[in-house]
Amino acid sequence: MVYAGEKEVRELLGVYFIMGSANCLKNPIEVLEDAIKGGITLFQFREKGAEALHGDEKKELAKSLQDICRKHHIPFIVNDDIELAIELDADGVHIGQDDESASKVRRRLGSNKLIGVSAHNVAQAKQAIIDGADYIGVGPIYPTVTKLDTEPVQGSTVIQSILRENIHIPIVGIGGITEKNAGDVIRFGADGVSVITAISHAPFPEKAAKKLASAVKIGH
Ligand code: TZP
Ligand code: MG
Repeated sequence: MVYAGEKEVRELLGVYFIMGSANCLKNPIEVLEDAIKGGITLFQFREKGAEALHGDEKKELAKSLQDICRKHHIPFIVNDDIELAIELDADGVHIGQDDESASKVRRRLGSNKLIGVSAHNVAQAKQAIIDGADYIGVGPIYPTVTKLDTEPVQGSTVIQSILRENIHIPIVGIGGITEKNAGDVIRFGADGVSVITAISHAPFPEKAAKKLASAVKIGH
């Protein structure tokens, strides 16, 4: 997938669904299909935690989820695992501050892949731009139980300090985001919301994605 530019990236971030097998209460394939029906705009495969799949099992699940994304023209992003992203010709990767640097990842992936970086302050946001990131993930905005080793909860503070400094890069909020607070995250200044639990644990992921999509639309 070749990206037209920043405006398109901002639109892709709208309802950004992230998950791996450990996050799902039912078959991840079904969860993803439902989430796409509900209107997610981007998908990240994040296979992490004690229950996570490894090796061939991980690759097979990634391929199945990527096939679904391709069928529906939803970009497929891989969390952390650059080798897997290259092997599958994924649409991009998302990396944290402790992973390989975004500039190295950019050199390995080339210019037409989407690269996202988690940024927790103004300095990390500036560095992400220097390194060639397409967007930053900022959070946790609200308390989350999905990731235990997070930075402190930020609310609107980090997004707003980035915007106050006129740092120009697409921003997606993450952490504890639900249909109820998604509109606020957009009003803080984010281009979109990324969620794990709000969709993967919903009794009806399609409905949950739909509600998130309308909250994001109203927030804009
Ligand atoms: N990074 C910061 S918070 C978080 C990650 C991966 C977890 C988000 O999960 P949830 O379930 O949407 O709060
Ligand atoms: Mg990481």
